[in-house]
Amino acid sequence: MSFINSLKLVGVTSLTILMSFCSDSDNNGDTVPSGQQQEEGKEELIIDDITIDAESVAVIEDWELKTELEGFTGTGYLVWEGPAQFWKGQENIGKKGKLSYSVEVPEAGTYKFVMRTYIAKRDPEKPNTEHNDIWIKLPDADEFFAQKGDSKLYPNGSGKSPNPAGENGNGFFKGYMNTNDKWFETIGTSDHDFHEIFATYNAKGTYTVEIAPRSDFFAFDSFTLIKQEVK
Ligand SMILES: [Ca+2]
Repeated sequence: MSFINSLKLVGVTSLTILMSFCSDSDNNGDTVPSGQQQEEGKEELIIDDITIDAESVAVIEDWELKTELEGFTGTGYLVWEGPAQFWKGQENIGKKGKLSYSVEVPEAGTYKFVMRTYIAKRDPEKPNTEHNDIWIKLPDADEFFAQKGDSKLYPNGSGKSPNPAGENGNGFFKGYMNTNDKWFETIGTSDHDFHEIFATYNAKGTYTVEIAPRSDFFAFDSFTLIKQEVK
């Protein structure tokens, strides 16, 4: 089973959303959109995870499209082979090599942002804390935040606080992971205080995800938005 399929199965299992239809007007016979299923009598909608391949946009600047690391999905993955983009000043965060993706969000709600990444160059001194991060911004989400338990963080430049530990700015989180020698699907922010990344959308629609390089030799295969259950 491919990773994406297994991810989807996990997503479908954990992300089943129960919806109570108040009246017929809420369920007016419109075609059920792709990615959603209704089961008779259960009034249940299942939102598939939304996965976008890194390589679905034009490869710009010092990004390289590669296929050497096994287990990638789609037609390859992107890796930044230009200069690292950290500690160059807040005003520069997220500008160099910025990739912009359009994402169809099928339903209002909160989505967890995860990313398939790989440390593509092993630093002999710090194997899992170098070549391990990337800039992430969901600029038109109604709320873009990171969360760990009750702790909620917002990127510098968003006008909201508190902000994560470590470098962040221009509305970008530094997304990082610390796993060697495999594709890893979880990404988070705030140094030594890992918070997962989320976006809330108040309406369905087409939205933007911006990804920009921070480390060099950090490989990026795809990203996924996972609908969260309403609590
Ligand atoms: Ca890919």
